[in-house]
Amino acid sequence: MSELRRAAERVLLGNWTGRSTVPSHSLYPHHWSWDSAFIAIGLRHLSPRRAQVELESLFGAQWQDGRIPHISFSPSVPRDAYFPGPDFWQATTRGGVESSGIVQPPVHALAVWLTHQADEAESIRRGFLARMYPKLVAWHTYLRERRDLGGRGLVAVVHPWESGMDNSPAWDEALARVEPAPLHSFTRRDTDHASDDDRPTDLDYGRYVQLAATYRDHGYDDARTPFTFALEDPCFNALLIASEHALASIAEALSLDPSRHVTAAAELTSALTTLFHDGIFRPRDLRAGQPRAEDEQTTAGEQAAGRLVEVDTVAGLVPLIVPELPQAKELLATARGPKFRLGEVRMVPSYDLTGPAFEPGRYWRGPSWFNTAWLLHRGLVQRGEHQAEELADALRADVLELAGSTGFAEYVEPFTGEARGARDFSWTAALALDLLRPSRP
Ligand code: 2M8
Repeated sequence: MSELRRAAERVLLGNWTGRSTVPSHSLYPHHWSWDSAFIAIGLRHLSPRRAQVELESLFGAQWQDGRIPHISFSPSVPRDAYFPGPDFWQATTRGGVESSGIVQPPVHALAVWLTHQADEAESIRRGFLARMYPKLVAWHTYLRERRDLGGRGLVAVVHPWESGMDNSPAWDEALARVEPAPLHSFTRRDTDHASDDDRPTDLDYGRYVQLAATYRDHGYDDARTPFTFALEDPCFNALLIASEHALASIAEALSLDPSRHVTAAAELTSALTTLFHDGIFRPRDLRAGQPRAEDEQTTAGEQAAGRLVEVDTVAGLVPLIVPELPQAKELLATARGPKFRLGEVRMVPSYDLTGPAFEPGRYWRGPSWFNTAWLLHRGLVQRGEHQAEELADALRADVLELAGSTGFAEYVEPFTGEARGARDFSWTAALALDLLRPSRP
């Protein structure tokens, strides 16, 4: 175990760039939003101060409207090292950072709270919570006020990249309505570093580019953009709930009134219930059954009905992390059932093992990821029941074994545990480092 700890620390030190950590020097050479939160959760065991700086520098790229962009670009990396890069997004934050214009799941308040707990004295000395709290509040306010596109009190993602699970089969039907950007209009960089068989197809990439370009061309204005793709994702919303609970703890630590966060968490939890169907949470496609954007424009201001997407992915299990979730028992049964086989296969597959789109090696279409395993582990530990604890222990052992045996792979095949994607991947090292410590809900 101490060898694994040293190896994980080496990965994090190697990927540290001075004020933040890249997910991978080859495939993802910039500062990614939810990666940064997961990285801080591990980094806090190595250097609580560095974990604080990691999160502070991410929030240095916060926009005036409160959003945290999914990528902050590093000026020292060649502009074309990653596509879409800064020239595509054309967004410079008020702090002068070039960034993307879309967001990623809000794990940040949870990461801030856990980082604070790692060394409270250092956190208080540096005024960490006091500085982060208003920024986190502005971030959540942006999401709840500007991104409630369905009018149900849930946040909608407007691009598959916003979910963090880019290539998930849950997006296939909605993506099919998007006219792809022509292939010759852009040059992919991801396939220079990873196998074509593992990454999204060119057709899907063309659609990703088109969606991002439409948002950009409308000034990233949520009220004006005709979003062809708008879905309420259970993982994104569950993480917002967990982060609202964390914000309540942060407010209390700062001797502020936590009640607005307690209320927000309760409202979101009740809205999340509307996504529960057949033992799992499913995304709601707000544009299902609507005319294509070019035929009739639908903007954020208009309320949409939408339909649940009948595709089961690990995003639908992540709500297990929500404290006192009424559906926890049924959700656990689904996780252990034939679709995800928790405890029988390696970690937790990203997509239904029995589903028609299952591919064991392709990006978010079957393989198991370390961050979702960490989230489920946390959810299981929180349950505090004997059976859930046993599953949590087995999952933790699996994460630690795979992190070491795969050289901290980005993800693994769910049946064989074979490494896929990047190696020396930061959140894999960080979350392994976190799980090496005794669990604390
Ligand atoms: C992957 O997403 C990026 C786009 O954001 C890509 O495919 O190029 C996803 O796994 C995402 O969850 C992750 O944050 C990112 C960096 O690790 O890579």
